[in-house]
Amino acid sequence: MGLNLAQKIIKEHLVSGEMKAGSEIAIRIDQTLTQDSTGTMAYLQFEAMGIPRVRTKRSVAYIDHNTLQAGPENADDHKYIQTVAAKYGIYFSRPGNGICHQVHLERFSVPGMTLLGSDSHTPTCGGIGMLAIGAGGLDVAVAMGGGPYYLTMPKVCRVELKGRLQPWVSAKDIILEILRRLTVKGGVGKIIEYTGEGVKSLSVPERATIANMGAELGATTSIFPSDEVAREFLRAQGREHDWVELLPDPDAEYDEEMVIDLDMLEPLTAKPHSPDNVEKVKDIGKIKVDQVAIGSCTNSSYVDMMKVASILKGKTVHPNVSLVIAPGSKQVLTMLAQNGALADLVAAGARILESACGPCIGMGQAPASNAVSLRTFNRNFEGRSGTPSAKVYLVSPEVAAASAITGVLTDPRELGEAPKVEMPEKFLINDNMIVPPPPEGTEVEVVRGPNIKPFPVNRSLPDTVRGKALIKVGDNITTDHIMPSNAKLLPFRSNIPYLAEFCLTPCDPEFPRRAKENGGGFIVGGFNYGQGSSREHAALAPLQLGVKGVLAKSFARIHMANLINSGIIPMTFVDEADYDMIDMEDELVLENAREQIKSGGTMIIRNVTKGRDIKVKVSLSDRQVGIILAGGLLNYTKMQNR
Ligand code: MIC
Ligand code: SF4
Repeated sequence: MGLNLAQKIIKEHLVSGEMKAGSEIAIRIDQTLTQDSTGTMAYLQFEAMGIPRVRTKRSVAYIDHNTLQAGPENADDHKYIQTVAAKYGIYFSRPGNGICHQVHLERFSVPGMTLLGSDSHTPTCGGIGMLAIGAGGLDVAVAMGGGPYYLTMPKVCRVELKGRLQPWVSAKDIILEILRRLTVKGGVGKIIEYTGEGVKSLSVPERATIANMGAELGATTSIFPSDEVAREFLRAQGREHDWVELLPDPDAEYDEEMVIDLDMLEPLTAKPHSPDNVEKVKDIGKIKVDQVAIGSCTNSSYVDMMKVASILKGKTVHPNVSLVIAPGSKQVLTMLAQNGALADLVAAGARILESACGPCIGMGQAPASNAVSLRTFNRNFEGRSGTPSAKVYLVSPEVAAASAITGVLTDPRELGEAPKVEMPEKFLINDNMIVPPPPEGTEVEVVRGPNIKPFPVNRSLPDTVRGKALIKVGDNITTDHIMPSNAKLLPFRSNIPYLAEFCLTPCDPEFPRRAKENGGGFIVGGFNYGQGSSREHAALAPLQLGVKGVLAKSFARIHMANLINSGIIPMTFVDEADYDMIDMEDELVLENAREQIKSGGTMIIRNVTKGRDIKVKVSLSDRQVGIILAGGLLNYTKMQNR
């Protein structure tokens, strides 16, 4: 039987386990990336491991999230990351150099290699045929130390792209269509592998847009073949030597299949407040727009920006619209500056932001109250923009630029002929904002600002786990709900005690107080609990508040791994109807917790208040059982090394 692309790379990197969907495997990691808002924690954990130098082929630390610097916290964290990077052999991408995923694709991606990143959009590099996976900081720290990455072998779902995109329809519309069909939980436990004639007509940055937003499907990762188009891209980046051809075997098998006819697609948008709430732009009507934001790791490539520039050239942004644009990298921004497109954007009235995440993570540019904001980004979760009442629509750069001119949501096909933008034959290469590590780091002193506080470490699992249901939430709760990250909170990513005061407050402002008053307890959730970001802060903040377990109908992949790494027990209801059998403040008890966890499968948790036993499942590998018993991955690793 032939292998698909994902299986080929996994097979090459397999350390343990069997490539059978659903069973635990461990893979060798070639490259890691971190960004600053998860990086501080990842490096603190790496330091705690006591390994003198990273053992990967390449590790890169990016600064792209916390760049607002409203107080000293962000700059302090940047200093910490820069010095820690130098000490341990990590490349350092300075603030201003660009968004981690865009820069990594341009300068470091290598087809066929594995990449583990402490950011959920790490799969962006799947656009060039890497097996690129997002994970919590602790898992990335382990990989930097040369340890393998453990994951459940996903199913591989083939998406066959047929035909060709019509004018004004773009890669963003392809992934929005897949989100419409599969929903935000449709990709959980799957790798999405793209094949078919239609792939050939997509450039690497377009493929990267699609792979990037595969994160919104909940997928483990997404991957495209490494073909002549990938080779051209690497040649234009001066890195043809990094190219290898990587295609699925002709007789490759897949667990699931889906066909997308590119010819049939039209401009789409994801309406508030979920990336899968997708509708055709033309069917929504001309709603008034207050803000348009263009950029993010999804849509900030050179070609995206050039399309926007040519739509805006000679026009003026509508008087009621604030248009902000953040080119994805210094490479993109410099090229726009050199060819005059930047002048066209500025002349039209665009407000140019630095090459960073910016408004995508609510670091500035919060929309006005009740505003409609069109964004070329990947997430429109409620409140993520920094304005709880804002209505965020996710769109392509084409829809964004057209609407910025008209002031209403606009199907760009109304503008006439679509701009023709070619991929450059050569990108402008200047890596002067990437600082390579010195050959020896022993002399480097790591600088720690006062914002860096010790992170909570759990204790080994007691025999009886007891506590109240501290909160009960519905389906699709995001990590932005669990650990909000706006401009006011993002600077405190290395200060868990402070962050914990805001844990789950978008759902219930009283949650932190209730958790502390009760000495911790349980969280009760619906389907897809913890979707979205990879931030392990969404596990560490509950841990700080004494949370011992989460009972949910189902979990998102990265969040579940982060809970386990923190020693918090993730439990799913055997009978989903039992979700209704728990009310807030009910007293719950897990007797013989250690034995129950060890024997695996079904466990009984008693609702003392209601006098009922509830059956829950813990789907843990033997290794994960060990981690929960030890009270988290750090304790577990210490015990293993004893
Ligand atoms: C996001 O898009 O939500 C983030 C901010 O990039 C996160 C990482 C973080 O919370 O720091 C992610 O996607 O993992
Ligand atoms: Fe940054 Fe937004 Fe991409 Fe997250 S999704 S890495 S915040 S640009």
